[in-house]
Amino acid sequence: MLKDRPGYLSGEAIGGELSISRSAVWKHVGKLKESGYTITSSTQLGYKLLRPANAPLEMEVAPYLDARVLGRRIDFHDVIDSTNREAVDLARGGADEGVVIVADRQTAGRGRLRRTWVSPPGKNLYFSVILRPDIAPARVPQLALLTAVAVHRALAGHCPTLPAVIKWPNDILVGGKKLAGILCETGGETDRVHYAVVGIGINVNGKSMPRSLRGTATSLRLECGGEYFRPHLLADVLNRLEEEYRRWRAGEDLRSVMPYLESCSALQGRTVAVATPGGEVRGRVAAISPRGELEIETSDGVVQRLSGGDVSLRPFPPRGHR
Ligand code: BT5
Repeated sequence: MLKDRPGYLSGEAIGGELSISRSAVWKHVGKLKESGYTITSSTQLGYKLLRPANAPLEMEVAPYLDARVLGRRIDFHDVIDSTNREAVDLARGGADEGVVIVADRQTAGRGRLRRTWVSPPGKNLYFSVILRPDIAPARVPQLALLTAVAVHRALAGHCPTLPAVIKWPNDILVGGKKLAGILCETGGETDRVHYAVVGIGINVNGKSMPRSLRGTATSLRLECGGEYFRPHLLADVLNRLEEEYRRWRAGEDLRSVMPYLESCSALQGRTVAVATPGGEVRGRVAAISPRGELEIETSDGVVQRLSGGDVSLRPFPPRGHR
């Protein structure tokens, strides 16, 4: 009601409309203020909204949402251990595709391989989307890249000059520093995926990085200046992800995003070392395959296809490529 009204609205008028007392209105306004809304009040005139909360609350995200399925339910938590943990629990319990769990702060944000995602309050986006793709488990690794394309497109919409690149298999980097990370967790049987949870962390409005990440991480604000409205950015990631996800599900591989992926891949032609469960692979990145694998040409000319791993860039080409 306050949003629809440029001026003041009396506690009596609000109470009348909602059939609640003036003191109940006062309590609700108090809660809105706690959530970050700037509301001024005057005994004579009532309440006036000066600024909405820059927090990813469902009612702030909804006006920007074009997606029909993703985000049809958005559970906001002030603080949670991990949005991925919560989304996985809900998915196991039968939650529908499109449910989104978002938090202002995480106390145990997850990265891959039991690493942590640093998740301070008040400035960033941490959210997880429940998907129920009817796909073979072999396609699961493609989801992180597909999501990276959606996140990259959304970021480009908010800061067109951002020189962001996608680093296989799950990072968005700017100037070699990490701006966003993606973590997919799935459950199912050998031949069928029951659910996939796509977790996304984006550093949005931080003016500086936590000490542990200085030099290795960055934020949208640091790269582009200004403060970004988190609900709008979250909605746009969901809008783009729904588009990409629909096309991907109708196809057999990542073909629908290959041109985009190739145009902003951080690794094309680079010399890398990739830590995989089977050991380290060194060589030159020849391509990302439509199946989402990183194709590495090793010094003996053999092409290895990797479906996951940690990539570090090497300054010099390996022997045989000089
Ligand atoms: C990732 O892992 O990049 C996946 C991150 C996914 C986080 C989201 S937040 C919402 C959802 N809920 C969760 O619990 N998780 C997901 P990985 O590639 O393993 O990278 C982890 C590494 O990135 C850490 O070891 C740090 O070096 C670095 N890092 C941690 N926090 C960071 C941050 N806020 N910004 C940039 N880098 C960070």
